[in-house]
Amino acid sequence: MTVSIQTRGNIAIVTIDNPPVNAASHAVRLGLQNALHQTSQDDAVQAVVLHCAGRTFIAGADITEFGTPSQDPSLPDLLTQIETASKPWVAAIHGTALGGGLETALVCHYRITDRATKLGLPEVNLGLIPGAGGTVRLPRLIAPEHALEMIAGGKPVAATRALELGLIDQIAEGDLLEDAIALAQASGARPIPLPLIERPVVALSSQDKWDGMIRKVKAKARGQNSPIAAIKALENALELGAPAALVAERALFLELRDSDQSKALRHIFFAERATAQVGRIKGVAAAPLSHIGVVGGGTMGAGIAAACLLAGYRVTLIERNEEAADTGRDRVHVTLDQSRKRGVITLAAHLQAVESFQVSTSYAALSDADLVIEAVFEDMQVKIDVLTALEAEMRPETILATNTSYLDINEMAAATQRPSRVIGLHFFSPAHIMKLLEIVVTDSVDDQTTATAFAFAKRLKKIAVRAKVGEGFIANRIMSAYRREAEYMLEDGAMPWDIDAAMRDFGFPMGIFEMQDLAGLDISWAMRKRLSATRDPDQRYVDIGDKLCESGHFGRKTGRGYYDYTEDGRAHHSAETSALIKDESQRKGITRAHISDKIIMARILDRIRSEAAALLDQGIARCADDIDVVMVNAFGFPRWTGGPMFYQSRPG
Ligand code: T1G
Repeated sequence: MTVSIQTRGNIAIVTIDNPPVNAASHAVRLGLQNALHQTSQDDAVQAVVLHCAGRTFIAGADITEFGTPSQDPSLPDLLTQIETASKPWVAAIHGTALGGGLETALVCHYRITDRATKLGLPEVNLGLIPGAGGTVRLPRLIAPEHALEMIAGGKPVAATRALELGLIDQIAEGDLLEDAIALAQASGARPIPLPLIERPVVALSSQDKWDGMIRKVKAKARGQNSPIAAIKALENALELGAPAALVAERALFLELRDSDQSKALRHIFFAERATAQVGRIKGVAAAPLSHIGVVGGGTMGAGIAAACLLAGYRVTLIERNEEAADTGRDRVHVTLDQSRKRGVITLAAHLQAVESFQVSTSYAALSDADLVIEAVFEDMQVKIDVLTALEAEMRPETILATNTSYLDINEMAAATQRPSRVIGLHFFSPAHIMKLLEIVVTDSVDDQTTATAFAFAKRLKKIAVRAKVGEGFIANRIMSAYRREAEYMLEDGAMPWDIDAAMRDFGFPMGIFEMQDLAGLDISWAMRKRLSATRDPDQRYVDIGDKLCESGHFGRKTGRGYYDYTEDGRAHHSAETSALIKDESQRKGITRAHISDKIIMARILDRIRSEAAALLDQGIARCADDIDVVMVNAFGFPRWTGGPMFYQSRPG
């Protein structure tokens, strides 16, 4: 049953069982309403414990119901009924109480969690605001400043933080359900707490601090509407009475729910989860992984090793000599230290990771590795030499992965004795932070290797997107295409800062030239030199980037690239770059003309879409949704557009 009731003495235990995340679907809402009626009318029941089966408390409204006709009871109405129940309700919370899940917990009279629980109102990430009273009840329980952080920021808080804030009453020391039952029994002896909706809002600690927070939220929104709506809803909660604020919240929520941005954000939410379907191959189980080898302790290799350690794997990092091994080890330890300082891992997990990490200069240390990832210099022969040398030391079933960002993995696989166990795992730098992982499948890879790669990605909490072998796979190939288009526009009449400004205004975190200066111009310069022999002579070629590099201007790291950089890293328009660009236009016989922001973005978007179409035609990308996921997660294509493919499909 979706919602069932058991009794323990005079305590009713209401259990929701709606896998996978106990979303507040219509069946759940109906079941809860029945449970409310049944427990209210049963004189033997003194109090109610609400908890969920499976891995989590209610993780929100059922997003799949959006866009379908609403069915009573609506969540807001149901929650008001629970809040005014004649008997106390205790929410026993585990996993993640999110969105409508936390809103349900807020109408319960007490809230108890286990230590690992997270609680949040992430609706802004879906282009929404809480729509079942969260913006009105939360600032009546915790300080409005913290309510604003949770609602406009959309990030969950850990149980310990929730207790500090006053969001929950207790963290269970023993079994959550048992402790919740004890709390329910104790509640019977006390007057039922005043519903949040009848309490005053918690006073602001400082109007200046509040105003400052509002300014920060607005600055960070960068074109997304929901954080701005979250501010409005909270201001309503502070200024209007609760009933009027609830009505205003619902109106704002419904307006957002039907908005293009929310449809786009819900699209990308589901698209990011659908990419993993590739790894769910009927009848094929992923191979067990516990010992991961990483060859190469440079930035990428160390980042990959750290990502695997943070996911709880045993890791051996291989370098060619002691000095390089020491450097690689240090890089990994710095990353683990930073992760702990940022609260990504606990001290215990940090110590465990250090225990699970070793460095060696001998491939023999990988003899029992289950998966080995090479992240050595981007040269085909170097990589083939590494893979074939590795083979001599490893079990025949061990999977060999390459982190190459554009070399032909079919060629690498063919050079080994185990082509079916060779796959591409293309991480994005920094590898322990960037969510995207391109899983590049070769013509010879077997299903178990593919399934294992996707299971590995899930354990690393990566968004894994399948790509076939092809220059630049998906992300870098599309980026190279719109980088070229942006370079054409430099010759045609724009300056780097014009193009970057247009991209930022569209919603990118930074423009293509700022990004290249940050990454280092020498990286794409090396690739252009590698490809020069095979470049189509008829294809327009812009020399500006090469000329900057030939003068040693590689971007931020050399103090000059497309921009000039001050000692403290501030970017300035560069007169020399401007002169170089004008000289190039003249040398090419191009009459420069102003290019508007609108045209700049139209040319960039057209280029992205035409490259995406080619990737789909060639089967290198599986579907348009995967391309949206790649572009949003690799290069910050504004998430609230849904990605370039969804954005172009919108009406009007
Ligand atoms: N509704 C429907 N399906 C959902 C869902 C939801 N809210 N959340 C997850 N799923 C599906 C997901 O598509 C996937 O399906 C499976 O569950 C596992 O998800 C009124 C209006 C809870 C942290 O925004 O953040 O409440 O691919 O792969 O990595 O104010 O899911 O297996 O078929 O992500 O362990 C607010 C969204 C909704 C939370 C679990 N709530 N979910 O992460 O598993 S709006 C959210 C998550 C709302 C109220 C408003 C995560 C998770 P499939 P998963 P996970």
